[in-house]
Amino acid sequence: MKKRRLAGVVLLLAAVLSSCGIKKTEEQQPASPKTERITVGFSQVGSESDWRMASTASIQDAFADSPYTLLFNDGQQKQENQIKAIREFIDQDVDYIILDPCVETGWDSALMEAKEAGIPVIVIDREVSVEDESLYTAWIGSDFYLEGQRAMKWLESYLQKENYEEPLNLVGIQGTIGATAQIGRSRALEEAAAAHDNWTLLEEQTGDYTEAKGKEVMEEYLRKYKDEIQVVYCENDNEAYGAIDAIREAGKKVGMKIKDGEILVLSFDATHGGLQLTMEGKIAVNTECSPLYGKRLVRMIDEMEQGELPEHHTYIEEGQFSNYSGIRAIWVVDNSYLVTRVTEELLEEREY
Ligand code: GYE
Repeated sequence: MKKRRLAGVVLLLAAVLSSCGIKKTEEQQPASPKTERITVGFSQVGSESDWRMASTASIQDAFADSPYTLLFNDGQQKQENQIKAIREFIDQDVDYIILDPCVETGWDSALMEAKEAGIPVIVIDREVSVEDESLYTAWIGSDFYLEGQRAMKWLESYLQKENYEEPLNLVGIQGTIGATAQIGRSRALEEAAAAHDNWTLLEEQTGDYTEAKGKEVMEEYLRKYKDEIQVVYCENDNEAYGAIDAIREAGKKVGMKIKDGEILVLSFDATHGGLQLTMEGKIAVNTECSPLYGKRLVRMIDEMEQGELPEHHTYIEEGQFSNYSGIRAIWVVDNSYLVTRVTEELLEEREY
C-alpha cells in the first residue's frame, strides 16, 4: 500500500518535471485539437460597392473581436471564385463557412460537399436557390422584393401628393443579374410599372452595382431617350452616384420636380454617401439595406457552439429615407413603414 503510494508520488513528480521540461517543445508543436481556435471561412462577393466594403468591414471587425479566426476570401464578383473558395475552406477543414452568394443558382454541388464534410454553411445577404434546403444551416438577409415595393410605393404616393397625372417614363439600372437583390428589386419595379397605366418602363440594364457601370448605362439612356426620362431606379447607391454624374454631365438636373424637367432618382442601401445625397434631395428616396452582419454572425456562431440551431430564414428590418416632408409613412400590403428625414445628426451617427 505504502509502496504504491510512493510509486504514485514518484510518478506525479515525474509528470510535473517532464511537463516543465516539455513546455518549450509543446509550444513548437501544433496545438492540441481542444485548444485550437474555431475557424470560419467567409466567401465574400467582391468589393463592387460601398455597401460591400461596409459588409466586409463589419464582419472582419466583429470576428477580430471574437474568439474565432476568420479566413476571408474575395470572390471578385465571380461565382467560380466563390465555389473555389468553398472547396479550399473544406480542404482547410474550417468549422463554419459563411457565404454571400453573388447569384442565386449553381451552388448545389459545392454546398453538398460542405455538408458531406460536416461543415455548417451560413448564407448571408443574397440567397441560394437549391433543391435541398438542408444544404445550408441558415440564411439571414434582406427582403429585397419588399425593399423594391417600398421604393415604388413611395414614388406612387409622391406623384399623388404632387398631383402628377401625366405619363411617366422610368428606366432601371439593375444590380448583378441573378443576385437576389437584383431579382427582388427589379421585380418590384416591373410589377409597379405594369400596374400603372400611365407609367412606362423604357428599359432595364445591369450596372453591376458599380458606379462606373451605372454611369455608362445612364449615359446610354440619356443618349437614347433624350428628354423622355422622368425617373431612374438605381438598384444601389453606387449606381445612383454614377447616374447622377451622367445626368449632370448631360446638362440636366436631378431632383424631385419632374414637371420642371428634373430627373427623380431612386436608390437602395442608404449608405453614408447615399444618405448625404438624399439629404440634398438629389436622391428622392433611399430604401435601406443593412450590411452590418458582423456581430449577428458572431452571436450566431456562439449559439451554434452552445448546441443551438439557428432559424433557417431570417429577414433583417430596414428603414427608408427621404428629404420630402410630405410622406411620413407608406403602406405595402397590410403593413405601414415609416419614412425618415435625413438630418446632420443621423448622418453623423451612420455606421456605414
Ligand atoms: O445593395 C449592393 C451590393 O447584395 C444587398 O450588393 C447587396 C447588394 C447591395 O453590391 O450595393
